[in-house]
Amino acid sequence: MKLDLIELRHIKMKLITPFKTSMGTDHFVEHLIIKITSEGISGWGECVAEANPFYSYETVKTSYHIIKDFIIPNLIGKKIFKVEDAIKIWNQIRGHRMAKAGVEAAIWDLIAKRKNISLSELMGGTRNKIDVGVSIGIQKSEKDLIEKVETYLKEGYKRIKIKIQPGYDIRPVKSIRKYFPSILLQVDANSAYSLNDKNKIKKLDNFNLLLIEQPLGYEDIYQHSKLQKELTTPICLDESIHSLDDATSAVELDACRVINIKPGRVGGFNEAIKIHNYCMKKKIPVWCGGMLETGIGRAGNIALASLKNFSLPGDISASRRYFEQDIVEPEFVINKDGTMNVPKEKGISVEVNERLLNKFTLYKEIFK
Ligand code: OSB
Ligand code: MG
Repeated sequence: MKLDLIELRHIKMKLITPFKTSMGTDHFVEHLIIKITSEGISGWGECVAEANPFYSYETVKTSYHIIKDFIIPNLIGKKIFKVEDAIKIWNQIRGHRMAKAGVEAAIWDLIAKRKNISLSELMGGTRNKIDVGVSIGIQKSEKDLIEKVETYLKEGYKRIKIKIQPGYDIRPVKSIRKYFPSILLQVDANSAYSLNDKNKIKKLDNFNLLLIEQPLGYEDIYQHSKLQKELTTPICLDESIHSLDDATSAVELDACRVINIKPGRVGGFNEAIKIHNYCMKKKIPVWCGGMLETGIGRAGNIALASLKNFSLPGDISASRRYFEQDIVEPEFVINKDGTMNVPKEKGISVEVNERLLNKFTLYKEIFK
């Protein structure tokens, strides 16, 4: 397949409700959308770098720069037969994993469409349905929190994750447990604590949580390994895991007993699958994290989560949990039993509504 045309655009979509975490409050999602066309077929990818460098050092603008100036010039006009052919083209670039992952995703979609198979099948997925959960931001009051949890449980979500930070941790967990003693519940601190907060974090052991996500430093593995030894609740690493090498270090040091895999954070589906396979061998459960993706990124996450060792519910929610209207058709919906169907059409299996996509586009360039 000769890569004839690449379209790179910066989009901005309003969230239905603001998303507050220990890193700040998001009212909008700004991501890049990459469309690669080859011999009349188009593949789509989403780059999940955000407007600000608060979750990751990458931003929409750094990833635009890396994709435009260092990936596209070497990709355009090239012949690609498998994903590895494309990866070789940008392998020399250090870091900037979200930028690479966005482009890699478009290549995966293109190859799956060319082979007439679904993304899930191309990745080696084994599930027809995946269990899904929802990530709830920091709320103004206990009442708001309990109402949110109740609404999502009624919609079917299998597990609830709440964001925590110092001063908003034990109390919200305790109140959820008062009303919902047995639901699957987990917390995510986005690196808001340090080892000095050990005693506070240990109190979370009393609430039968599935896991505690990324309590300490965003690049740390060693201190998490010290903390894990004092906790009965599994630590799950998110921010600290950028590669299979990181995952190996974390598992060997017992810094975590669960891993959140986000394809963007680890540089693409290829690396995500390697981490998945390694964790399966080590009996470390994994789940698919989310970056408030549009339907394009969401489709890829669902395909990834159809692999065997994605055994915990992911942060993969219905389109309506995020946006008034998604840019794909059909939108992603959740079944009453808290599952989502893994679509089996070609590639990402959904159509991109380009009229709507144009409406959300702030800036766009075409390369050929
Ligand atoms: O830490 O998992 C996180 C969103 C943006 C950045 C980081 C995180 C998140 C989420 C949202 O928790 C998960 C979702 O997409 O529903
Ligand atoms: Mg997280």
